[in-house]
Amino acid sequence: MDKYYTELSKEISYALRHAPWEYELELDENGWVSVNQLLNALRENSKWEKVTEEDLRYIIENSDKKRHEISNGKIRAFYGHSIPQKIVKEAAEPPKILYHGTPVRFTGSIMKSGLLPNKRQYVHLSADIDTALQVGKRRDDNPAILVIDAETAWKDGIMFYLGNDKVWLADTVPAKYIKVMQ
Ligand code: HQG
Repeated sequence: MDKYYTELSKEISYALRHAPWEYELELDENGWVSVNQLLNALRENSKWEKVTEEDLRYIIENSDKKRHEISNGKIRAFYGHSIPQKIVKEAAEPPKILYHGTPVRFTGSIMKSGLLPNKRQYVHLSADIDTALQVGKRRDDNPAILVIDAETAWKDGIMFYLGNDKVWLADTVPAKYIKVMQ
């Protein structure tokens, strides 16, 4: 994807995950906003004055990750939110094992306190090791991969939620369900 689309994708994520009020947008409880309202807000910036719904669709189809979706004239981010209003995600039974890629320097604290969402609304988990590696490499060239016993956690009542096909969400994950992959 060229620079124009990468920058547009980042701005859309910023608007839909972190600061909708800067664009005079109000997300509904599941994080949706009208595509036209988003486009109108973006077009106020000369950089995006020609942006169209086709551009949004191009980003969704060509991004390395499935970050956004469009349906019925609305658009939302699948995950990543940090706004005060908690986005309601659909609870679902997770795969038996999930993964989490993180800098090695965080593992001591995680094995003590569990996985916490920190600035975001949910903890982000990966459906496979490759995805977890990709997440961890954002902050550590040789990240730790944590293995989550999601099956036992779910049986014990820990809630999991759908992000996209590679990303699962949880409120927190206690340390007893986590092992560092050797
Ligand atoms: C760590 C990107 C110390 C956690 C990615 C992570 C993902 C703890 C960091 C998505 C901790 C939070 C989210 C504890 C958790 N002690 N550190 N107890 N509990 N942490 O960015 O999961 O490209 O908020 O391990 O690919 O890294 O933006 O979460 O390292 O899918 O679409 O606290 O964002 O997607 O970092 O990444 P983040 P994340 P996009």
